[in-house]
Amino acid sequence: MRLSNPMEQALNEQLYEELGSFYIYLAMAADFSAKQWPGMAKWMELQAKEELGHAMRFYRFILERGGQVRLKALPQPQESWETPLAAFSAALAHEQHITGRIHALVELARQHKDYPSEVFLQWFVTEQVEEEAQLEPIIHRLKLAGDHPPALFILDRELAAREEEGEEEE
Ligand code: OFO
Repeated sequence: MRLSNPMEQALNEQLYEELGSFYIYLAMAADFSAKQWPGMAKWMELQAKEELGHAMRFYRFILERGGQVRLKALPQPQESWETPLAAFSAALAHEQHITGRIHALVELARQHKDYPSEVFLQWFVTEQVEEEAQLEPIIHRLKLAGDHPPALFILDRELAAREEEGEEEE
């Protein structure tokens, strides 16, 4: 079943969003690195890498369904965040935005009776729950740490322990 035009367009839009997520988190990683927070920088680098994995899932799915991949220019991301809390809070707000987009895509797939797309999108519905859930405790702890450097150093060291996930868990 070839992709319908509206579905093809919406999936391309999401491919663009996922590449945009990659870009935002890479910018956060670079900012953390410049500000000597190596653990947070590593965490965000891995996050960026996961986003590239998300983008590639959309890329491959569009092609598999006989659609055309259309790449657009990405907006330049913000370069600097006032505090780690500001960056992680922006990341959560971004993920909430992405969750809304994924849900709208599922709705569109249903409207078009595009069951393969609906099944494909289920992975992202679950992934978005995880994406938001992993950010919330970090934000909570950053709020508790406030401007207290020792607490921030401990948190930075803990975030350095994030492991790269396998292809299936991206
Ligand atoms: Fe962060 O989950 Fe994709 O965009």
